[in-house]
Amino acid sequence: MQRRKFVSRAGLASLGTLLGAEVVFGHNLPEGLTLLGLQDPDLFRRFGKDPDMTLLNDKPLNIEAKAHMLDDAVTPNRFMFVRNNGNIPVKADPATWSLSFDGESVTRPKSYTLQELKSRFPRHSYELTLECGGNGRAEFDPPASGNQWTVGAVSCARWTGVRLRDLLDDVGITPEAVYIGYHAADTHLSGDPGKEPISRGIPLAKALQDETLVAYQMNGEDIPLAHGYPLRLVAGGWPASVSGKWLTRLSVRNKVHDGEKMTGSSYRVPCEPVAPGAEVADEQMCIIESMPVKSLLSAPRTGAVLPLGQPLTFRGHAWAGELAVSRVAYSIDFGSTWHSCSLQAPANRLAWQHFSGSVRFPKKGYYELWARATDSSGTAQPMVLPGWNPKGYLNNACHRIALKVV
Ligand SMILES: Nc1nc2c(c(=O)[nH]1)N[C@H]1C(S)=C(S)[C@@H](COP(=O)(O)O)O[C@H]1N2
Ligand SMILES: [Mo]
Repeated sequence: MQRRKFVSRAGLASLGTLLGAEVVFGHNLPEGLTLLGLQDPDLFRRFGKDPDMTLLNDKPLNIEAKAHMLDDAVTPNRFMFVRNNGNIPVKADPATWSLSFDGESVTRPKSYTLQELKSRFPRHSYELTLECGGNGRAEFDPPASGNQWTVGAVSCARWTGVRLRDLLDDVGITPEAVYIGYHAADTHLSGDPGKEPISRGIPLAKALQDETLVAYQMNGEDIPLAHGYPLRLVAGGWPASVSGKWLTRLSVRNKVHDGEKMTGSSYRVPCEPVAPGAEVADEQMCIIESMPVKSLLSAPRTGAVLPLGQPLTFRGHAWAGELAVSRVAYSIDFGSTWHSCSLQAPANRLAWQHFSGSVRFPKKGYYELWARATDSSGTAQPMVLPGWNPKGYLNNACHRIALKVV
């Protein structure tokens, strides 16, 4: 018969520290049993999320915002979507955290403490749009597996940290360097320490942009745990999966990074359009880079009721990956006629842009307000679902809200 194992004295001491109280009969605690006091019953409260956000999955944790929650110019933590592929690291100790550089194409493999990053390199801040490549997946038909994001897997927070370029200058890269791959401290759902939940990255040209940060702050404070505390790669305008949270290591690669979720159908779409439901061979799939033009109506919230004769003022945000948004138009007659919204310049490159407008309705009844953005190259959002792809990425169809005039 196998003897029951008990939590060690040292293990008990650290459990006591986490709980803030001694585990009195701890010597009887079987190994592998999680104390209830350490299981937070309310994930939303634990991560500072608004209770009205939508939980898509708790293992791994995936939470999205509703459109009207994204009304702030700069997204606060409580309305920021969470997309995890694995388990959030349990120990994220800033005192011992370090970021190391390795890979085939690094000249001087090095490691920096958090303190060194903060004190040795200039600090920069940018507002950066991060949208999950799968935002809008719920609309695909035939359906695509994965989190059924509707419209709320997008954010634009203010990120502060050091430029990745400054770090690459410091470690030195060889002429063969083409890609930067990230590695992080989150753990695989299987519990296998040899597996990474995700390890993606960016081509060198993206890594060298001014706005590509190794960030240690979000909205002027330490990065919240769910969003990568204490250190995160942030590359705005690209699928947010390239912005590695809980960053511990960057590999300077001499080829396209081949980490977890860089291959197969992960974050890749058919290089050429395919028929809905088609099977697509690996070689026909291309990595998603800059995200397509898109917009979101954040006020009023869908379902608003207003009296006849009162003009409706509305607003939202628009973004276009690496490009700027040049125009946002709205329609109240199901896309038959379009009118221009007023559109602000972005706070900086790769930040979303705010738009607003005012509209009068001709008579009582049901209406839909549609918004449609056009990027600086002249490409507009499709009114309905764009190209089908196996994993349901890049749905940038126009956002609509329902209204009633009474
Ligand atoms: N280490 C790590 N980084 C990660 C992920 C992850 O699971 N682990 N998820 C990625 C994906 S798919 C997205 S969409 C964004 C989500 O960022 P957020 O949770 O801060 O909104 O983080 C990216 N970075
Ligand atoms: Mo994502």
